[in-house]
Amino acid sequence: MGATTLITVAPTGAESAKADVPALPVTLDELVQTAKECEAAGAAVIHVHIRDDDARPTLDLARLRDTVQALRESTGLIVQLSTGGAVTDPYEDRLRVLDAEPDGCSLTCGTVNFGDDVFMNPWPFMAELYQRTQAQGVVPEFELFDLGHVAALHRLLDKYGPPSGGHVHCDLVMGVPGGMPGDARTLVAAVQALPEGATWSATGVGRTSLPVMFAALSAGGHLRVGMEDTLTFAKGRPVTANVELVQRAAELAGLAQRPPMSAADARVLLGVGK
Ligand code: KMH
Ligand code: ZN
Repeated sequence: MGATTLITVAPTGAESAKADVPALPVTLDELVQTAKECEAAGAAVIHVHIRDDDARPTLDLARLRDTVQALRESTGLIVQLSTGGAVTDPYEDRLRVLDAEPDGCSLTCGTVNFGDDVFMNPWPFMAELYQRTQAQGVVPEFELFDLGHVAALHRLLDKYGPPSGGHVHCDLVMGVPGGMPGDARTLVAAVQALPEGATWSATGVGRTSLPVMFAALSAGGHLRVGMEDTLTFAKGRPVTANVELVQRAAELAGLAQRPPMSAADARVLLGVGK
């Protein structure tokens, strides 16, 4: 079989309000429906943020458990819970996310300015979260918002050893105001600095979505797309559903001769269930 592209969908995030973005999936039913559509369109992983009954971001454990279970029952997607949450979420709540027993979780490798806010990931928190992923058998995806985060990832691996699943997979989150820019030369610089043998995806926030997608495909990387990162499909044309972004990513991956990877193959690559 030829090379394939792992597509992750990040459908909701913690930053956009349902009132401003009616197409954002915020209820469990909306999330499950979105997940099914995106799986059919070529996604293999779903990066999950959930909302409460008022559509506000929450890390409520019971709700997270229900979400993991519902996504498992309805799809074959790898369920990756966000441990980033919203910028206001306390560290303890973010650590407790692992108790919902997802397949995987995000693990951001350092603090970063985040628009007008600060997304806090100091070393002691990162180190604690990483050791808990190892103890609880949750496969981490290392979120890299800045080049310095790559150095912190090396430090984490040197100090605590390999991740659960045995494989290092990273996601370059580019174009956040305050993080690394979403352009090809920065992407190449980050990729060159990754640990030997690591795989990676990239996502470009906002208007950097397409340039980062083209750069990632050119450089042999995988893709993350979704309304967490991008609300505009093209200039003046809002995204109407997450599946549009997955379909476009799948088409571009096909054109690049690396069609979407199945969820089963993604499990093998990432070491999920190992
Ligand atoms: N919502 C951002 C503050 C993650 O999911 O791990 C953090 C974020 C990263 O989305
Ligand atoms: Zn996220």
